[in-house]
Amino acid sequence: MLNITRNMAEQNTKTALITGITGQDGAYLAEFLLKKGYRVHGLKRRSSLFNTDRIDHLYQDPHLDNRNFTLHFGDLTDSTNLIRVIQETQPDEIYNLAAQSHVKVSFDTPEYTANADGIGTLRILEAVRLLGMIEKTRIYQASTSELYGLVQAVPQSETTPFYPRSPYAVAKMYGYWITVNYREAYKMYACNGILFNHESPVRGETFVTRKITRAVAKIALGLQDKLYLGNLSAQRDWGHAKDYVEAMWLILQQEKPEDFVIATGVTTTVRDFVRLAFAELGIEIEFSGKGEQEKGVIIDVDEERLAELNIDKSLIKFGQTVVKVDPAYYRPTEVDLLIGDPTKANTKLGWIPKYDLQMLVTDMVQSDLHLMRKEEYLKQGGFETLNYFE
Ligand code: NDP
Ligand code: GDR
Repeated sequence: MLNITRNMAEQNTKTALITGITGQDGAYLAEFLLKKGYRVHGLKRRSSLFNTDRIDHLYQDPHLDNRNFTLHFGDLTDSTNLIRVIQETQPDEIYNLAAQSHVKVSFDTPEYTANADGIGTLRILEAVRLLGMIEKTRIYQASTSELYGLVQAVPQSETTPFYPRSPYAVAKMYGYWITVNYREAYKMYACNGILFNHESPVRGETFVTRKITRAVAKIALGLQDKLYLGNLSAQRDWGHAKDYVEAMWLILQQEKPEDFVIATGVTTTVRDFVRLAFAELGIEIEFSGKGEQEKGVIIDVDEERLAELNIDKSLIKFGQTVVKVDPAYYRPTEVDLLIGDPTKANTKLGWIPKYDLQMLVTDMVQSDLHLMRKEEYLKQGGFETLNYFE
């Protein structure tokens, strides 16, 4: 449990409301703001299973009278709920991170995605306006490099034209412009952070980096044979979520509200991310073939590295195909290349990321190795998940 004392809270009595607090960024941001002495309120959805794994370590007993971390049920599709929560919590800063954030899934749920990601942003802005809180409340909108979509120019900066390529990106485009419009029309302190992909050990399991790091750990421990992926040639500018939540906060601490690109300026293919993830565990793989026939095969191992990590070398087989392509993961329209230009953030915010790609890969692979080890021990001990339905 994070040790946040009342004294810290009193040093800085700012209040923040985070929508999407149960997500990757929400969790890192909550931790970051609590450490800064903020009172943090978070919006969480009602769910039939617990959905607070990422923030359970921040939980405070509701019976404490001096607690500074509080969760509220809510949903970005429910205006009256948002108005009530904003009125009750009186935030100095709102971080609107909630979204149906999966690009591929947005092709299956386009209307819901538009509602939550597009109109949801409007609901937050309108709530602040209707409640007469324009002077008090600053708003951060989680915009995205997906806005750039079909490549117009690289590296992408605050002035690069948008060309969204998915229902998700189109919904976020509405969120972007309605934020700019409310800033201009009502003089709101409302800003877009145009964040490029950022990952971490708590990244959702169906985003490509985490899917890869989990699979690599499982393959090394003999718990999985193969990893099926879609487009291996897509290029992304990947950073660490820990660095990126700091940028969100910095964006709201400036004198004037402005929009910022947050990125590392380095791009990598999905294929190279896979190579790096295996290499972290001392396994070298080589890709051959083209398109749907492309595959990744183990061609070498670093026995010292395996020994150092206590990985049983007999489970790693030369010539074993560990990566295959499954076109089911292709998207109807793809974003081929993202590489951000963070110059404005570097100079105006003084924001410089601490993690590079190798550090990110190490953090994620080592964390998943640890997690999968737990799974392995449970399996060996006969404690596999019970089947309640037999
Ligand atoms: P996650 O998918 O990890 O988290 C999304 C959060 O939004 C979860 O807390 C989720 O709740 C919540 N949520 C989803 N739909 C609703 C809804 N209708 N009402 C209320 N809450 C909802 O995303 P990230 O943390 O990675 O991203 C945070 C934000 O930043 C998102 O808006 C995303 O689109 C954007 N973004 C992310 C980037 C990245 O690389 N991570 C890059 C650029 C932008 P639950 O836990 O219940 O599902
Ligand atoms: P992205 O992230 O779409 O960039 O959106 P994701 O990790 O899903 O995909 C990145 C690239 O990898 C390719 N890919 C695969 N992707 C997934 N998920 N699963 C696969 O098996 C797979 N194989 C290849 C994809 O085609 C794509 O090119 C993320 C989200 O966090 C958004 O919310 C955010 O706005 C953007 O990053 C910036």
